[in-house]
Amino acid sequence: MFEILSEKLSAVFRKLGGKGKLSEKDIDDALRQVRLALLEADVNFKVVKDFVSRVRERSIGAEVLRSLTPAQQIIKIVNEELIKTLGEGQSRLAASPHPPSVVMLAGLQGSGKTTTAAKLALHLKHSGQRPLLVAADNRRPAAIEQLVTLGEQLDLPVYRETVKVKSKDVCAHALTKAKELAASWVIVDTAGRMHIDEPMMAELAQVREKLKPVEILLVVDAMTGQDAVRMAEEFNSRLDLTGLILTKMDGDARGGAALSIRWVSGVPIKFIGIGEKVDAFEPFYPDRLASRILGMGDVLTFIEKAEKTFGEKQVKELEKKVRTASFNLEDFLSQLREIQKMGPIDQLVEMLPGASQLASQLPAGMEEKQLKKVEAMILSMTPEERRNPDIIDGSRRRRIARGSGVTPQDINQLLNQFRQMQKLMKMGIGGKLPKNLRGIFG
Ligand SMILES: Nc1nc2c(ncn2[C@@H]2O[C@H](COP(=O)(O)OP(=O)(O)OP(=O)(O)O)[C@@H](O)[C@H]2O)c(=O)[nH]1
Ligand SMILES: [Mg+2]
Repeated sequence: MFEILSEKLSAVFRKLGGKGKLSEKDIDDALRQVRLALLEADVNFKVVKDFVSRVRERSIGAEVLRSLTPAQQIIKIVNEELIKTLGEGQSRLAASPHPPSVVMLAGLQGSGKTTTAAKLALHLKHSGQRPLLVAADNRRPAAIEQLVTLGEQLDLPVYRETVKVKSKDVCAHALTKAKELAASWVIVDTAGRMHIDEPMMAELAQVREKLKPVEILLVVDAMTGQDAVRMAEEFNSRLDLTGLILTKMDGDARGGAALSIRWVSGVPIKFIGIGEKVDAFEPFYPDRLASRILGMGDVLTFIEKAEKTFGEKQVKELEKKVRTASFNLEDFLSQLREIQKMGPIDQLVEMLPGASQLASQLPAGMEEKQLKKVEAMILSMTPEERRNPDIIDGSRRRRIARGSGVTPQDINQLLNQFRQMQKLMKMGIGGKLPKNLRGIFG
């Protein structure tokens, strides 16, 4: 997610960190680069201007300049201001006091509404709810079939009628059906258009009138950048949105939509879509995204994912190792293998503190082949070397390289990255990080 932005910001902070004491000019130089990195990531210029001036005002403050670790202080400020820009705390889905709670999804064509409807229903089902999906997109028969198929795959009920029935009537009937099924949630998929136009808005307004939803969520494609932001403003002025769902955050999205949309529209982001599969869906936490952008990982999401995949006991062990940084190369290897069961490796690796650098060294997506290479290198080490990589000197390095068919530089690279990852993990629990970051690492 947002690798380029993340790398650029890391580079700015590395440079700052190498300086020791900072002058006002150092800070201004750094902030100029932060500003550029944000603009290049397609963040709204007003958001950037505001953000940088908030960071500057706080950074120039005497406590930063006089502190022994000014660069860390600045990272702390950047992190806090990023979180503020993204919307402060988590915005949960609101439930109606009189079930079923109705959630209406809206959005342009292809933004991911139908997929997201299924993802959201599955998410609710996993938390013990009884969702009913409603196919209120009657513009194309295929749209109804798409939702019905998803419902079948996920074993979720779908309410549908023929395309001849008006959306608002389908919705009215669906509410009756929901009562019959004792559904606790009703998730309504609506029709999208290429562009915002009056007929679409009028239809959505009608559906809304009929459903009286507790949540009207706009589904926006994060890859469309500033268009997404403009669209959110328009939809919001017409429909009074209660939240946003950003889809395709896994793609080449540069970050502009995600970082601007809340600040500009005032509407909170509630969920993000991170892949085509139905479980590639997460509640949105501003602090977790900020820490991913700053290359500090997202241990909490990682652990939640692990919990879904493995038993609790196994997760406790993994969690302890990550948190206490008692994680050695042997663990690293066995985790790499285990982790593969949890989903695409590149998505997971970027949740581990410091590991995103490791991931970015590997060609796009940590494929089977790269994993095999890392595996071969670790397997060519003696158990002692795996537990204590510091003993690996030049001659050991050559032996390991020969044994695994790689170059000594490859071994060096692996060890360096591993050390960096360990250092970051240690920093997290050593209490040297700012307080709000410590929360992320435990
Ligand atoms: N990579 C990725 N693809 C996604 C995500 N969400 C949806 N998609 C893909 O985006 C495409 C469009 O998704 P749909 O759910 O059909 O979009 P829609 O808004 O219902 O489209 P219309 O009904 O035509 O308006 C599909 O190919 C989805 O698989 C996501 O989070 N990540
Ligand atoms: Mg659709």
